Amino acid sequence: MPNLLLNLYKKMYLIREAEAEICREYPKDEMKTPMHMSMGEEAIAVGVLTAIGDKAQVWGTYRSHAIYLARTEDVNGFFAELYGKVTGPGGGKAGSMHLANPDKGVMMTSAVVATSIPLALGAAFSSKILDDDKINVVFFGDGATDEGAFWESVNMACLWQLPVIFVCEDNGLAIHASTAIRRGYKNLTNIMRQYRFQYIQEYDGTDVEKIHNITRSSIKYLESGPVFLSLKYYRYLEHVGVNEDFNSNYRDKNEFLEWYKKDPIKIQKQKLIEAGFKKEVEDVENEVMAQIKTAVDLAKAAPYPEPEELYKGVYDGE
Ligand SMILES: Cc1ncc(C[n+]2csc(CCOP(=O)(O)OP(=O)(O)O)c2C)c(N)n1
Repeated sequence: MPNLLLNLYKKMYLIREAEAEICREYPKDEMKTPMHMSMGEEAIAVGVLTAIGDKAQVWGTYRSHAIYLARTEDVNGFFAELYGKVTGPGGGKAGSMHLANPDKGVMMTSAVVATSIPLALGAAFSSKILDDDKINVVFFGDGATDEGAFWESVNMACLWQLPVIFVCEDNGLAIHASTAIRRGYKNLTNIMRQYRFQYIQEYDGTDVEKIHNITRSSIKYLESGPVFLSLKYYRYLEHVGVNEDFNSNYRDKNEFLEWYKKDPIKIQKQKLIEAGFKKEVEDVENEVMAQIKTAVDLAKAAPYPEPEELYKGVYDGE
């Protein structure tokens, strides 16, 4: 068990510190990609994806950093892609919003809200027919539930009883608009209960172990059909960019301070230290910081793609 708890901590620490490095480096304007930061949601990606393990095929959104690092731990590829270099998993053409690495289980991420959900369904349909052992899991924000593609996907997944895990990363906001002003209903999970999901969980918290356990319990239900997890978190930074935005008049810093009391990384570190793993925590933190430094150095030294790469890997209609 301590190995699992330490592993959960290590991945969350990696995501948080990789993003802290982005915050320091981004103002130099060497990373020419819009950044949608994951700070605050680390426990969701790490808890869900560690529970599923190597079988996970991940589908996500432009807020991709946490799911990419949690699934692949490919720090070198991650930074190379953000710096637009050929050594990135997208050859430097994908950037932050379209990070993907199908060989390592991240199938696609997209800037277009809700578009990855029907694709995850298609993959789950294929897994069902082929009877392979892949587990398709799709991450989306609460804003995606304002899209028809979400409702059609829920409908079809339940009608065809497809083995897919829906994970709503619910931060209560679509850009600056709160769910309260966007929706005619109050609670998404209550609506989902009207569909034929095999397992539904709503969890208002940031405890990575709990999210891990919820996900582990859900996996056996996939034999009979889809699973829906609604996991709430607080987005620490602005919608797009690397800064705080508490002076933008759509939210209050006190809300952040309340959530920060149960910051996923802080509480997991506390638990490990109380359990007597102070030295192991320090070793993990040093290892992660060294990994990030190497990755940034390698990314900066790597070449940009050649201009003709622009025309490769692009749908040309033929
Ligand atoms: C189809 C589509 N409509 C609108 C947008 C503009 N847009 C970009 S992000 C966003 C908010 C999405 O919020 P949510 O799904 O909750 O994700 P979060 O940013 O909170 O992670 C919107 C409406 C878009 N990218 N795609």
